[in-house]
Amino acid sequence: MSYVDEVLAQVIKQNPNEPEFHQAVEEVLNSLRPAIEANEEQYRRDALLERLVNPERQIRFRVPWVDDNGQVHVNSGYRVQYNSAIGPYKGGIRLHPSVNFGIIKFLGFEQIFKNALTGLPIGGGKGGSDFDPKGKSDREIMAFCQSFMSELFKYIGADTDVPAGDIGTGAREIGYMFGMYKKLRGVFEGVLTGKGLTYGGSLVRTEATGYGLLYITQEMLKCHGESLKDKIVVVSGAGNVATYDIEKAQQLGAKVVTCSDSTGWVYDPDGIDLKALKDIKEVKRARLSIYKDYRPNAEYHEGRGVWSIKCDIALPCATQNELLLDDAKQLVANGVMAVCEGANMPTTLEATEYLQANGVYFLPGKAANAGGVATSALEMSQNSERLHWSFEEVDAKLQGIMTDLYHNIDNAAKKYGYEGNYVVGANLAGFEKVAAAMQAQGIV
Ligand code: NDP
Ligand code: 2IT
Repeated sequence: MSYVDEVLAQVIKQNPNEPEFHQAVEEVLNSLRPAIEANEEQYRRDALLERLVNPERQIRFRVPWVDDNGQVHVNSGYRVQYNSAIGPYKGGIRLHPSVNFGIIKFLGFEQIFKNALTGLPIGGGKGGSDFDPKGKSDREIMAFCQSFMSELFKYIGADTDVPAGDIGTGAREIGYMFGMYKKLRGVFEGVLTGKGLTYGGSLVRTEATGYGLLYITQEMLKCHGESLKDKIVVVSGAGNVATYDIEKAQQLGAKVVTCSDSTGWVYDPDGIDLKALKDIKEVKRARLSIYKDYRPNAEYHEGRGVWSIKCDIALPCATQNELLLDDAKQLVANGVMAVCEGANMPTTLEATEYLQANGVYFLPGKAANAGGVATSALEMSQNSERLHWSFEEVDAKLQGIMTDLYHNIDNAAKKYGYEGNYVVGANLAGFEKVAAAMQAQGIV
């Protein structure tokens, strides 16, 4: 059996009932075959892949909190400190009822390669809880965040592990967590990113994932003689990533006609009204069903369905495995040109293969959504030098990072004979950097 197949089999055996983790490892290791096969003997002797797929450390802890009626609830908190070969662990905190070790490990594993691709010195990690923020009062959110941090603070720090936002964790939650960390440690340091602008946050971090997604999409299209101008774009999700990718897509001349949340989706043939979307999601924290109150011409549908709308470009920005094989078939039948992942692993393996086999430009999440964590790393830099950069300065750096990232993965794909396959390119380029750092640091 080849070394890659051996390690894949081990991962499945040693991590039962974690399908998302298996899926992420399978995609990456399959892409790495050309690089592994070229050095198989040495990598096998050094157990490089076993060290890559096993987190350096994983922590699970109890998170008790009191609701507004005095009832105590107990959730699980997780942090997976996956790989620190190129820098402190870095990655978001997801608050969603579906969170378990398998989800956090898939996200942490992806994060290793994504963070390497940014070109910045950050290792891979991820955390979260099965706490459901929906419908909770502000005080309940604060109670949860404080309890969560009262345990997590022991394991993180500006030079060891720097969490940030993800699904269910935005500026409000980061603020409560930062306050508790500071109180417990007595240190004001850049231990979290995505902080508010009045206490160490970076300009552009809120917009960064969505903006970055459009910057890299734009660069890819440009290299294929295309542009975003007048393109019809469908987006899933209505959270942080979706909102700011809609904003940037519109600024670049595209027309975005859909967005969605976990209850339903909106089709607005005149183009999504961003002001309405921000009011619904950022101010009212409400469901998308009320979008029609703002835009009577729009359609609202329960359930899922954004991929049924004819488009040039599809941007999945909600969650994992939300774009399935049938969706890919429908997108191809409707003539889609590009699919670029704002979310982490939103496209299933078979849907990805179908899109690629049908000539669709496909940018995987670990490349396409890297603008968020890249700007987090810029926030860390600003915190370290105790300075604050202008919006234009951070935005220009983000654009540069996403443009370089595209060429880096494009070149890696070409180098190994997979021209145009950005999945293989991203995995190989990320792996090369992390593997070199791991090999240089010995068996640790
Ligand atoms: P938010 O919590 O701000 O928004 C998530 C959106 O996706 C919401 O509209 C939510 O709907 C929807 N959603 C979440 N889970 C499901 C589900 N199981 N089924 C259907 N819809 C769902 O999160 P973000 O925008 O920050 O994150 C979106 C994706 O982008 C995630 O995959 C995340 O890991 C990834 N990402 C985020 C980055 C960041 O900087 N924030 C950086 C890179 C990647 P509802 O509100 O109804 O739950
Ligand atoms: O998936 C991701 O890259 C994030 N949620 C952002 C992580 C970060 O540290 O900014």
